[in-house]
Amino acid sequence: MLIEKVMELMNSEIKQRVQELRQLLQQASYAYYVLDSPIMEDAVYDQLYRELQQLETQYPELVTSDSPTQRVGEKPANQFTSVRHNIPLYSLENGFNIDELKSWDQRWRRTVETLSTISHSIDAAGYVCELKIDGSALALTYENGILKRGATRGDGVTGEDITQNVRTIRSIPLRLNVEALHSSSLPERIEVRGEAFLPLDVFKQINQERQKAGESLFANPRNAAAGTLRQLDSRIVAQRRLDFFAYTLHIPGWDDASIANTQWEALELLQKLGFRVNPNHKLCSSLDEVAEYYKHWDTERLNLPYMTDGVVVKLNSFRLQEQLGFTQKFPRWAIALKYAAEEAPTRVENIAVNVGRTGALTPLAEMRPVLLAGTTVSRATLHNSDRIAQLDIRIGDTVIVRKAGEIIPEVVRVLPELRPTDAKSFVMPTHCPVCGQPVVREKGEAVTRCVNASCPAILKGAIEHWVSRDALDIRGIGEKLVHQLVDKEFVRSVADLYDLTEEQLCGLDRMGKKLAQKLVEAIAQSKNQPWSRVLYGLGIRHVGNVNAQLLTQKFPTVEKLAEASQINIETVYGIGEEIAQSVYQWFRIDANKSLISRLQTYGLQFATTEEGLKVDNANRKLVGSTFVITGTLPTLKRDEVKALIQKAGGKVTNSISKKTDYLVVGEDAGSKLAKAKELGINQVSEAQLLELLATEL
Ligand code: 1X8
Repeated sequence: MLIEKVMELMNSEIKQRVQELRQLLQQASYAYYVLDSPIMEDAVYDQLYRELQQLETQYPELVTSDSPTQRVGEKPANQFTSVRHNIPLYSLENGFNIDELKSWDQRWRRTVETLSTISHSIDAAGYVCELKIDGSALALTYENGILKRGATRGDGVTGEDITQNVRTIRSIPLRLNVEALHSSSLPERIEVRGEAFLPLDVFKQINQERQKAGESLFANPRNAAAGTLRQLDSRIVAQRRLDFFAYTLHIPGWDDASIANTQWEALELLQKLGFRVNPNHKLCSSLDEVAEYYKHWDTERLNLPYMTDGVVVKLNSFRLQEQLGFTQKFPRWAIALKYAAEEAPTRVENIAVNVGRTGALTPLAEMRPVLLAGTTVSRATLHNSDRIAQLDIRIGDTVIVRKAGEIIPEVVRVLPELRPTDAKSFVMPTHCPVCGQPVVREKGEAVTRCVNASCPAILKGAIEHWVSRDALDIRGIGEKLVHQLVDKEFVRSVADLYDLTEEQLCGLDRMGKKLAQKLVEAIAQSKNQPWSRVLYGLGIRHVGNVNAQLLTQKFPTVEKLAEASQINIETVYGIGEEIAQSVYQWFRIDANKSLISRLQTYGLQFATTEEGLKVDNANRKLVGSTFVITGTLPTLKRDEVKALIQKAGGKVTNSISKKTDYLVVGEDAGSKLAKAKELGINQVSEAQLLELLATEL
């Protein structure tokens, strides 16, 4: 009897603690991800999180779907199911200038006049202007305050259920902060709409990693966000740091007693409920003010850390919105005013073929130089032969090129009416333009590859990769030197680097005795680099530096990794089937096995050492990035920021150069900021830097 009583008491205490922990963690997340003003140190958050995790492991019956521990699913989905939206997602009517804004305004006013039912003053509530985020629209359903479903837009009527992935987005609450509502209560079911997007720096980082891992690049942040949301493995989605801005709150049965009567109030309410709302919205009382907003953001938007492609203008009053209703396609009460894309016409002078480190043949359009978004563009990737066929692009064609986000320009379309009669079609070569061996294109693959392991192009790429900053970080070996080493046949594999002598090097172009000595020393030094860098340096397809760190944590020696089954490799958090297969296959090839043996005899690290473990397990996510700090930061002193960056493996220098990756900007930033803008260097705020440091790899 007594024992049962004690147990009961304990259980209720535990239950209470679990609830308390969830509330604390939820508040901290909200302050961090939505308000951008943390209320708790990371270490404290982590500690509370772990306490909750432990209690939930011990008492699984206490786990609920809205617990902060339940953001990332355990198992990948097999496929997504189609779902019918509770309320269709309309698209918006587009306008491209102030005249089109005016004509929209006249149209809805005329419609109102024909509706005799509207008696109140139609101008009282004004217009709400918001930025149009270039991401992927999501529809979120909450029941009794709990996130039940997240779906893609699809065709507007049916979308795909991607709830598992939506749950990983930190700025989407799993449970609404209903306490914020005070007296009124929330209807049983509400629907929230908004845009999921990838911040530009995250997009750039993903593409860099994909490039290093020999994967195809995302064309722009929108495609990257959409692609990420359709990932079947939510553990991968969780690593991609998607973000979300909420902009629509649907409350069924809206009437005068509703908790929001205008779009402005709805945005305020969304924020209170726990959503991130884009802060740059404005209530305008006249069309002139709207036009001003549109003009202002045309240039200002380029300073934002995410992509926007226009502004959305909505009538503020819900009553007016309801009375105006929808046409076949659009709401009559809103318009998207778009900005012209950064596009320009130019002529294709040649289509060249580049052979990369993975042997992939990439066609490149060489074009007459053209000014685009502030830079001169003369080359654009054409990706592969499928893309060329799709564009029907020929040498001599006039094409439209576009800069999407901040990456390589792309050819959007061909202007066939301007095609000269002697325009030449392009055919993918049947032999590698570098080594002359036949190329292959596997069934179902878009990429044509040279598969000759000793092709100089592949070898050069492999060596450039081996010496690169995130790999073995051998300073002083650039592209030109690699070409000489390969062409002179001093180096036939990365292992040969360790046999190079000063005498050999001295014979090369622009190479003095001192420099040769320094290089040999730098090569020898690289033998101390940790196993994770060595693994990354090997250039196995799909193994970027993040994956290499994940793999070496689970497999502390090369022998363990080489012996692992594909299934075993797949059990590593964040490693999917494609990556696992690629790693498994790589270790089945004899030439690769002998490369490893040879590198081992030279003393390279193929095991995680005590020291290496410390380094790898610490928060080393800034390895390979160089920072400059400028201006006064809101909370941290410069030395503190410097120490934080260095602790995470980053470098801090005093002046901006092309090698700078990020400028940490505070108040009263001066010439460094101007220089950074000129060089197109990423700017981050203190908050963004801390966010970067806080997120899990
Ligand atoms: C699409 C978008 C809207 C907003 C922002 N970004 C978008 N991509 C907004 O209202 N702030 S509204 C919208 C739509 O209704 N199709």
